[in-house]
Amino acid sequence: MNYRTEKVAYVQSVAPTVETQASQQRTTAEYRALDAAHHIHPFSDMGSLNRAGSRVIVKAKGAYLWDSDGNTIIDGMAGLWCVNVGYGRKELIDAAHRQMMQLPYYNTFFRTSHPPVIELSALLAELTPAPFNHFFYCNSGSEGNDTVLRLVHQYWAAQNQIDKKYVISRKNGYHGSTIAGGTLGGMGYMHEQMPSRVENIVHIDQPFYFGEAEDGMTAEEFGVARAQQLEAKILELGAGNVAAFIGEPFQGAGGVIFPPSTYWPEIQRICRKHDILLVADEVIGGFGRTGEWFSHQHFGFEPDLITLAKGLTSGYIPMGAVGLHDRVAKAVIEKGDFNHGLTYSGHPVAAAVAVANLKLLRDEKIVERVKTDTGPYFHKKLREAFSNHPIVGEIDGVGLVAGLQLAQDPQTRRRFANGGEIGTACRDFCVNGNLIARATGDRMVLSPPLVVTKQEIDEIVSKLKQAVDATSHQFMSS
Ligand code: PXG
Repeated sequence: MNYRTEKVAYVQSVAPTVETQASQQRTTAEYRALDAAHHIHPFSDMGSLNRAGSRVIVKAKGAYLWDSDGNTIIDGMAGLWCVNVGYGRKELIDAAHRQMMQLPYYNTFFRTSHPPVIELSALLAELTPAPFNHFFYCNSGSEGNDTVLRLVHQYWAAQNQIDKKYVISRKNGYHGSTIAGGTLGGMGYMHEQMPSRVENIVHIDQPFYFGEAEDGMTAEEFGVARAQQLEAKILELGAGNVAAFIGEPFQGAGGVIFPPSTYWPEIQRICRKHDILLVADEVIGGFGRTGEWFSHQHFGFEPDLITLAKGLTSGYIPMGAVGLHDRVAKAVIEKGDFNHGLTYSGHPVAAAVAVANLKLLRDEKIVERVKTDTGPYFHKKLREAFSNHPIVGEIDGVGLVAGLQLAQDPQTRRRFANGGEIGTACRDFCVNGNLIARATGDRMVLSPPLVVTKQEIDEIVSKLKQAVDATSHQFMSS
């Protein structure tokens, strides 16, 4: 038997109907065998995943998922921080269907445009803060940040300041998984696996008070001190060589870390003083997560560029974008040719879904509800459950995003030596209890759909409580 026939024989042995429609029902065992045989998952150890078998999600509605064994699971993560309007909204589905019938694809290169991308751009100009009136489209947050690098470069070229090349970012920031996104991010374990990195990107420390502040320092002092690392780095490199600073207004994948209130005002002051562009990566924070439309509004600063993705389409279809402040847009437009674009920049179906999604967020006042009602309720419930918990050091976040710090001694901010292991155990307790929550190291994070009800919030918090209790029991008694 040659390799090909061997392979076909294997596939047929695990799933005799492999040639039939993808939507065909299979047993969980069949799905797992096929998944293990053919699918490489993102950010995964495939050996151990294949041995354990993946969880197969077959449908979803509102804030709930169902797996192939029929379990009902509450989604405390809105997918990957993206399903802001919840699952199953007919408005988005109909928009995709209508657009596919009308014009499933056309490009926006070569002096063409189409109604969905035109409508989306006008709507984004309405929903973003006043100085943002121009948008460039791509398919993901990573591509958005690649685009940011290109736009920043183009902006300084337009000012005849071509020496401004350095982009300063932060350790434990996350900006995606392309080579540029991964370099911008500050995840050492990602850098280690890259064949090469984008040049001229340097990192400063993150504003993580619980984890990194010296004893005796207040959060406000720490916020200023961490922001001033930016100024020190600019002076070290020479302001004439620094193009931009990029950060997530709050770190998402890094563990839902909200910087002290003093941090962003100081960062903005430093950027203005040294004539450095300020980029807010709003991929997680955008479209209502904090109760503001964009999370930089929560922190009260004004970026020059914003990266958008995830909640732009509520994850129903891939799309990313970059918003340009008027002063950046003007320079880029005046500069002339911008040699950057993707086959699917402004894809009509994605744009139509984005328009339907943004109208739902706007017309159903979903963002306002997060700010005044469900967000405060969520944090009140978290505080009730965890304020005096023996292994919870802090409850961070606002609106419908939260980070729960697991700690050996909450009072003294002493962390577990094996924090990652404890976070993973707690995450597994959540999953076994049919709650999707995420652990990043020793922080449990939650980011439910923005349409979550109070009853669903109760369910999420009570399931998380059971998981944290079980974790505490397992690790504190051993
Ligand atoms: N910026 C930020 C702030 C992000 O959180 C990206 C850029 C990249 O977006 P794309 O669409 O290229 O993935 C992200 C993505 C996690 C997790 O487990 C977080 C992300 C992606 C996947 C998993 O927390 N954030």
